[in-house]
Amino acid sequence: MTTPDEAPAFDIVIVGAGFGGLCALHKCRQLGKRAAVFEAAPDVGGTWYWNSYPGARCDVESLGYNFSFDADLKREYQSKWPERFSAQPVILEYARHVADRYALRTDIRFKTRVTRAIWAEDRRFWIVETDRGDQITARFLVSAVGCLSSAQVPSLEGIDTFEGSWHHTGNWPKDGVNFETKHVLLIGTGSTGVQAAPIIAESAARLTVLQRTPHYAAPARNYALTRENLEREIQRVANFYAARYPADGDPPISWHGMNTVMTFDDPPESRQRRFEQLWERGGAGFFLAYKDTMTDLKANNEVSEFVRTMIRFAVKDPATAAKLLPTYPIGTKRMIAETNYYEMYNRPNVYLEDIRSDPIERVTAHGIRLKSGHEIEADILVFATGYDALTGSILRLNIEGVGGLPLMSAWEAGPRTLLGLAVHGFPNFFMITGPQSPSVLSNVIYSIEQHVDWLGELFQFLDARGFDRVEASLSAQDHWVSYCASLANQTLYQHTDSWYMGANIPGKPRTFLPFVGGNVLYKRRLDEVRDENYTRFALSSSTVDSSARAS
Ligand code: NA7
Repeated sequence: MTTPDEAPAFDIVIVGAGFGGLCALHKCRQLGKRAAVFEAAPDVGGTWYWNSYPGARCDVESLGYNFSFDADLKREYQSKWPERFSAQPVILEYARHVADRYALRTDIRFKTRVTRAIWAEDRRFWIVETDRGDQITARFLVSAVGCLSSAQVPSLEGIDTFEGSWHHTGNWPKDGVNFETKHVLLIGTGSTGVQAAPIIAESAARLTVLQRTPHYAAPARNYALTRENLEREIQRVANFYAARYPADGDPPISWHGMNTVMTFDDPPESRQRRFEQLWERGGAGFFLAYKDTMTDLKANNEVSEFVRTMIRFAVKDPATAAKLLPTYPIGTKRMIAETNYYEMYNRPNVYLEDIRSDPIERVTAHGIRLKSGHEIEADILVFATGYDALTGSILRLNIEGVGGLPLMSAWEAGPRTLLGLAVHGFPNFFMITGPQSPSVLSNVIYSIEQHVDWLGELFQFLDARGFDRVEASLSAQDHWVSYCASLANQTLYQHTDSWYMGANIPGKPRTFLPFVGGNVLYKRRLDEVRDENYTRFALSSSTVDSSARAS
């Protein structure tokens, strides 16, 4: 513990050793900063450490889902990705490689959870507490806790009486779960449930999927990256990102999906061909078929209807197919990339229960009872019920800002940030891929690097001017919050109860959480703030005020 007259022990405390934390730590090292990372898990990887459930796989292509900060790393790793979309163990291995290659582990405290962080205004530093009883001081606090890391298990009556085992996919046992000869109940049909179900169905005696909302899933069309196709694939993915992140010209808006054509300007036969081509190409980007897909309900329904047709086609039993047809506007909940999900329902050992019309009443000793009285026996319950997305893990840090204000109170009506990076009233605190930044609507590794680079430039600026306190101004924050909302209001996202809207967590304020405009537009905003010498922040030094330093 630091006594009042001492300087903080560290320049920066980083919370989390997933990709965000690793990247931030590497940058701190480059800048000569003393940084300490705290990580609850016994290893690096973050989300890719915890989510080791069967079938866990990334829906961003491997060749694009990796760091670009070191050209050698990128090049050397290119031939190591076995598949178009990487499975969880492969991505975890990459995170471990990064940690070892840059010798990052020496600054990471594993199995240590940050439990509280208090801003000491008089000392201009953070006091960070952990579940191991540490109290560490640092000038800056950086949250790299990830967007989807606070697992949510629904509170179901009777769960304590269940005599089998139950697991949330986001906290999967490291020695695996044996489904052989077992009756399994899987709750949740988002990306995770849709990935896990077909794999579980292969070994379980019986799998019953409990579905509250049918979701849209397009075929992933995963394939091996081989010596024969690798060069072509590298070029294809490079072209994709070059178009998506152009250095100049009009920034592509993410919900346009780089399309310029409006749905009904394209004749019906041509539309059908386009949907078929996108379906063949595979991947979760399927739904971004036209410029107006995410802004016009009628246009959106053209894509939705195409998927419903494909579901009817894939599932043999018409009653089961009917239960699987989604009705909300496609894309307004996270689009899913699937492999064998719909076909799985043609297996004799797989059943689908619609728990929207007949909800779960309670867990019993031997399974689940629905409101109708229907009981489903199970040996294993699998909760693929999602996360308290974007804000849950940050709020769990119990951060107290100026005057002891809890972040929880500052965000009572939903998150309020400047750039998704900083919060008024919480000086020297920054979030990697925080709410109101592109985060989950982007390639998150790209977004991490965008944030880490921006923070690196900020730290250099502060050092050069001698500032040791930086706080988002209230007016700039208010402006950013309105700007994010005004962009989101142009889209259909608002109309669906999704985790993008915070609607999956009882009591969570309903507000659209990510920045919807895409990374290029977002980068412009980041650059503006930098180029204005960070005047949207209040900057000061312990000895000299900002007006004297700003020139
Ligand atoms: P998601 O996408 O939040 O999906 C969770 C699923 O669990 C979804 O089908 C929910 O139904 C269902 N759910 C949640 N709570 C309940 C309760 N109480 N009862 C029944 N069903 C429930 O989480 P995932 O883990 O699949 O994916 C998260 C992201 O991780 C994913 O988008 C990728 O980016 C990676 P609902 O739709 O709310 O009716």
